[in-house]
Amino acid sequence: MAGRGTTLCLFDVDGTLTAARQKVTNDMAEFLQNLRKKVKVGVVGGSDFEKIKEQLGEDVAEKFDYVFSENGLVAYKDGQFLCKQSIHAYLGEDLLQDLINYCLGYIAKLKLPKKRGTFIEFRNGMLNVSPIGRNCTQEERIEFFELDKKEQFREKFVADLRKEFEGKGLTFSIGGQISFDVFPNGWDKTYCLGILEKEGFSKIYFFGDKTMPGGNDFEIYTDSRTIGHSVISPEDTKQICEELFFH
Ligand code: M1P
Repeated sequence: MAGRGTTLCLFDVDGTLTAARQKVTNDMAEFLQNLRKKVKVGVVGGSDFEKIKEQLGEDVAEKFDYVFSENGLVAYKDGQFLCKQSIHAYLGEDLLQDLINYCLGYIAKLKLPKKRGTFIEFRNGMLNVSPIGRNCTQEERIEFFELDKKEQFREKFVADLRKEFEGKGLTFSIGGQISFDVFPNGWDKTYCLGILEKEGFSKIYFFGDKTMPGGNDFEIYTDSRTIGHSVISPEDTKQICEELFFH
């Protein structure tokens, strides 16, 4: 039987605990606190800490045993800040600027039905690049997401970047609806497993929806240090957890 001290359940956020970039439901929030009586519970999201707080609550760091934002590049444990990584320090200004300039140039040439603002969000451990711009409304977000499924704007952008920056040690990862993340190789969600190594868990379960190759849950889902579960919605996540931990 799983024990609270020895077992950790790690959850992706968007599409796993909440709808994409939406707030957690009361039902799911309550469920997670009940689960926390049985095992330790953490979240690992591609988003930055501010966005995770918008979705899971201002007190997210207290409500979860671990919060790994930006894939764990900014980490919290037991309500306390633990550590963070800097993409700027790691890549250096030259490469970073080449990357930013190239992305802005690519976006400038791209004709879309709509373009808004904040095409590149500079985070601690990653760049988040959005062809439509992060300032779009929820309706514009869905419109872009649906069109992108047909036109593959992001797939093509990422393929082009992989060619242009080949050998530079960069990963391009599509995790959400309107953007993709760029970070050094290895700074995907498995990054948080390195932090967890010293914590001595005998079992780490991972639940995520983007578990296919190229999705931002793929590496941690297939990592030998986790027991991976692929989910299709928050309801599915809850059902799988109920079967695993409450029966
Ligand atoms: O958590 C998945 C992704 O969520 C957001 O993506 P989007 O705004 O495109 O739906 C971003 O915060 C992204 O960094 C993150 O990987």
